[in-house]
Amino acid sequence: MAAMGATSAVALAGCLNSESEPKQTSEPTTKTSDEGLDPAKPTDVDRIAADPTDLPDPVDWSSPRTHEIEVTTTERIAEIEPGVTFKYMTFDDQVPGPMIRVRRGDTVRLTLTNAAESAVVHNIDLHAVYGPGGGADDTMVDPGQSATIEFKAMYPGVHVYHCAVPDMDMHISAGMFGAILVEPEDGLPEVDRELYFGQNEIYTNGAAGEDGHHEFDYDGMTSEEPTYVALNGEAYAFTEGGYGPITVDKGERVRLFYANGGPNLTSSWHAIGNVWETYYPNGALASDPDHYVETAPVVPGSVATAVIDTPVPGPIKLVDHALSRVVRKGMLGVIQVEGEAEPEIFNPEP
Ligand SMILES: [Cu+2]
Repeated sequence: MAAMGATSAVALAGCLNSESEPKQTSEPTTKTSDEGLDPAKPTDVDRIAADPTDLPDPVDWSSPRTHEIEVTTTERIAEIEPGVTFKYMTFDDQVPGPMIRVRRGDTVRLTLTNAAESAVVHNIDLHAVYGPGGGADDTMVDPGQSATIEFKAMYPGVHVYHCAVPDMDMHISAGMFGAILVEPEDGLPEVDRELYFGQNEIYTNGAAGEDGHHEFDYDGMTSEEPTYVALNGEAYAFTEGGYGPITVDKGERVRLFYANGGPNLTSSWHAIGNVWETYYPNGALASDPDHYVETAPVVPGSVATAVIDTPVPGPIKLVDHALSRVVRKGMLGVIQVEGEAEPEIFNPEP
């Protein structure tokens, strides 16, 4: 088994335990392919992981308006981790798909285009929509075709959208999910920074870290045994081994939107070295939030919202606290807090 990616992942995950050196003696617990994988394929895009800092600005308008939004469904070969290729399905070539952000009472005129080179039909079901299939029934588009729907964002909250063709579990696993944020009329409390992430499972015919081209595995999906549990569609994307941590400044209040596409697994969402200071279960922004939540379930087909404080420098590790997904399957991202030490709050050498 070629395991360059998995080895580096295990080494990095070893840092979860700050008191001991990473151990690399554990046996792989994931399945290995008996006949070997095809070689890795040329990629269509350099990167499938959405930039967590790329989301629309907060609502700054106070009366209803209409938004013209265009989204394109694509099928793209990209890397899950270095040396591991996979055919993704996406909204706008990224996982999660672009965040849509409106105000309660706004109207959205959404045009979904299926790229001409796609092999199969796609559509979009937005959980912010009152209407058949959340829009899916009327956005079913063949390759090269477009469809437009218009809906009023009647209720606030942050909601998942996803492809909902009959093979929807496969399409979501391959990357077809994102978030639509409907801000309450009075907006959201001000914060210093916002970040947007998505978790999903990828089921393939290979083992995590096995070099080559991974084909989709329906048996693995049916038994809910993923090869990867990905953050923004990739393994360990926001770590030193990937694109690097997301950096924030010490003292910033940071709001996180966390979409769980699934299709099947609930995330036990946790920030190592921090706490969800404010937490909106299920992205229910009209409800009173919880406070100081250590670990929270984010069910498939929902978007959690949390606010964190960053009083000390150092890494905050975003994980699913079902930790085998972290150590062996890719579900880890780092927010690096930069600034001067705060020994009164945390002193590593008292
Ligand atoms: Cu689809």
